[in-house]
Parts: sequence; structure tokens; C-alpha cells
Amino acid sequence: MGKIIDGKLISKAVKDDVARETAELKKSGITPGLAVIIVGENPASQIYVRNKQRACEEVGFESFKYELPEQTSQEELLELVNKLNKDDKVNGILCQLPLPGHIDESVVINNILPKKDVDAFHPENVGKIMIGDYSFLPCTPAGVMELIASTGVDIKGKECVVVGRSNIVGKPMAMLLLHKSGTVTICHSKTKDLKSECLRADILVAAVGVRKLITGDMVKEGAVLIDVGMNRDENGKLCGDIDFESCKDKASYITPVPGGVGPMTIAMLMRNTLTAAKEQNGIGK
Ligand code: L34
Repeated sequence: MGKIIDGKLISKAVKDDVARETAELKKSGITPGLAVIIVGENPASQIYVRNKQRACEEVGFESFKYELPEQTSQEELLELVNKLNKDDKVNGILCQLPLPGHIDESVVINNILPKKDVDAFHPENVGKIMIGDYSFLPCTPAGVMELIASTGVDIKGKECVVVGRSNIVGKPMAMLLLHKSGTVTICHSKTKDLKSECLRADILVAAVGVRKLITGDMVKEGAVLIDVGMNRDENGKLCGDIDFESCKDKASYITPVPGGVGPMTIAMLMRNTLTAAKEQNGIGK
């Protein structure tokens, strides 16, 4: 059986680090502040946002939560974003996705000040990542990179296959693996032979949102398997995009769901918010 990568443990180490730095920062009168906006009542989003707030408490940040009703207009949401853009106590702004269908997500993202965009979704931040000169990375791909680093496996020259091409995970994920000199393939719903692409992977990152899409016959012996999926199985239990049972014996390392990538997403959000607070106060970079 492959080794299980403990996302809870690794995220705890990241948060401990952030907490230590935050305690130092507070001595100079600066408390990092994160504003989280949630629109509507998506139960999964509510859990994630709650976890984010709890993490803020753990590391010593101030958190501001805005729960807006489903019918909130785009205009109203933009007004809130603009208010938070101007609020010096707010160093990071995060608008939990997905948003209700009547709101254009990209318009909202484009209105968050890039320096407060701790998700790194704004086009300016996306562009910086492409070039390799950035302050923050999108939380989920950044968390995945930490998980891979924890295995000691060197990405350089490895076959890296990313399944999924979303703006928030797949695309930036591929870019980060490329920056570490991996040979990167991005697969998606139109890929002709997913199985043969996956079978080449030394490092496989699954981020499509299709439960148990990747099965044991699709993975190479000794591969590192990272599961970004967050789905419910036939019994309503949380499961990923990777079929853990049939893959665990072939993998050298594998992340569980839950307890893998999810907690890392939150830990990296804490790190980004700390970075934002420092930069906005002229400390660091
Ligand atoms: N703006 N929207 C914005 N930023 C993000 O970074 C996200 N994401 C994704 C959805 N929308 C977003 C998250 O926060 C996914 N995501 C996220 C965050 C945390 C967890 C999962 C997804 C998480 O805490 N997962 C736990 C299990 C939670 C449960 O019990 O349901 C885990 O152990 O994986």
C-alpha cells in the first residue's frame, strides 16, 4: 500500500508557521484581516467557509464574514467588494465560489483589488503567476505543491498529468508543475484516451469533480496521486475523483478525501492573507 499523505498534519504545520509569524506581526500593531463573502446557501460552501473562519481564529487573524441571501444582485455584491477594497482592516477578500447563476463571477473577481485577492483569481495575479513573479498562488494548487514537496519526490523531469482544466485548479496547477520543470499534460473531457495519458503519469493530479473517475487500471505503479475532487458517493459519503480503494496499492503516495487537499487549501489561504497583510504594511517583498 502506498503512503497516505496526511493533509491535516501538513496543513497544521503551515498554520503553526503562520500563527508564529502573526504573533510577531501583532507586536507591531498589525493584525491580518480576512473578509469572506458567501452568497446563498450552498451547504458545501457553508462548510468550507466555516473551516476558513475557524482557521483564521487558529492563526490569530481577524475574520469578517458576509452572508448574503441568494437573491443578492451583482450590483449589491460589487458594492460590498468596493467597501472592503477601501477598508484598511481587511487585507484579504475572498468571495466563495460558485456564485448564484445571475451573478457573473469574473466581474466580481475583477473588482477585487489584486493586492487583496488572496485567492489569486484576478487576471493581474493570474498573469503574474504565468510569468513566475508573484506574491500569492491560488490556494488549492499551492496546497498541492506543498503535499508533493512533503513526499520528497522531485518534480523535475517527471511526467505530470493534470486531469481538469478549470481556471481555479487545473490551469494554475499545470503552470506550477511546469515551473518546477515537470513535463506537463493537461487532460479534460475531450481528451481521446484518458487512461493511456494517466498511465504515463509519475505525478497525477485529479481535479474534475467526477467521483472515482481514476481507477487502479489507469495509474502507473509507484505514481504520486493527488486528489482535488470533493464529491459525494452513492451513500452520500465524501469521496474524490480518484478511486482510493483500487489505486492505493499501486501508488507510492496518495492523498485521502477528506483530509488531503481540502485542509491544505485553507492553510494556504492563511499564508496568502499573512503575505497580503505584510505587503500592505510595507513589510517583506
Ligand atoms: N473563492 N471559492 C473560492 N476560493 C476557494 O479556495 C474555493 N475553494 C473551492 C470551492 N470554492 C472556492 C475552496 O475553498 C474548494 N474549496 C474547499 C475548501 C475546503 C475544503 C474543501 C474545499 C475542506 O475543508 N475539505 C475538508 C472536508 C470538508 C467537509 O467535511 O465537507 C477535507 O478534509 O477535505
